[in-house]
Amino acid sequence: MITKLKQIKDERGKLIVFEKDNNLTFDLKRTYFIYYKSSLDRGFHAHYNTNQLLVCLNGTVKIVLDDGYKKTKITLNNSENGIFVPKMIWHYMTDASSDCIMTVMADKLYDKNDYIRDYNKFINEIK
Ligand code: T46
Repeated sequence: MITKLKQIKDERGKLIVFEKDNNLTFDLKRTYFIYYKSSLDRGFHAHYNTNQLLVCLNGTVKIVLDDGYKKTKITLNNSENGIFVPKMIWHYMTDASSDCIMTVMADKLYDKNDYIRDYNKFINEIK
């Protein structure tokens, strides 16, 4: 689920575009930024319907993805890679550096009812 992002590089630096079929496999509806101030874990939920792309803009963070059968831990520590988190994947962020900044792109508007925050409920939903 790690995805190498296309970058436009020149002598001034680099530019990364997010648009449908250009670093994004979905229609973008929402973007948010997470600014860490400690290494406290975040996440611990799955979404019924939302697909997301996570990119670490600064610092480092590990993303744990769990499909109910298998857990995968992926380190994000540069903006060259993104992690696609499809709907119905339990996920959390851990071991973040205190200077970590993440951006997340989502294909749905925010809806608190789209979250499954209870792990046993998640397991029951997928099995
Ligand atoms: C996710 C991971 C990667 C809003 O009001 N609108 C929004 O679009 C979002 C994303 C959050 N919020 C509110 C809901 C909570 O009161 O912001 C507060 C913190 O959200 P939460 O505790 O869900 O944050 P994380 O870091 O645990 O999870 C977030 C996203 O919520 C989630 O969808 O996949 O980042």
